[in-house]
Amino acid sequence: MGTQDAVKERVETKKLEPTLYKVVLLNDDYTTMEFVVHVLETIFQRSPAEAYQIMMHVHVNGRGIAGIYPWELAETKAAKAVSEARDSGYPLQAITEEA
Ligand code: TYC
Repeated sequence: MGTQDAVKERVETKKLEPTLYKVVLLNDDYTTMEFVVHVLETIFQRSPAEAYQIMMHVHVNGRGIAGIYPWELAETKAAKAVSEARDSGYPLQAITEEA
């Protein structure tokens, strides 16, 4: 066995973790509670109980986390929520922030 054969293959095991982003819903006085619950259930895959809890948290505290995702998914979901709100005539705001 030559010296070449004794050289072990070096396998890179370090994982590249994607930076995660929070989708934050902001409170307002005009979007209905029902619509926010609907958005949380359909776009953020929350259970009815979770959706109601998150909506109430936003209503009381001014803002709350709808979900945490890799950048592109966070942006897509935030844009979907805002677009559906505008289509329904609501001023709901959804922003993304680095988690
Ligand atoms: N504050 C709204 C109301 O009383 C409900 C609401 C909750 C609006 C969460 C936006 O992100 C929001 N109808």
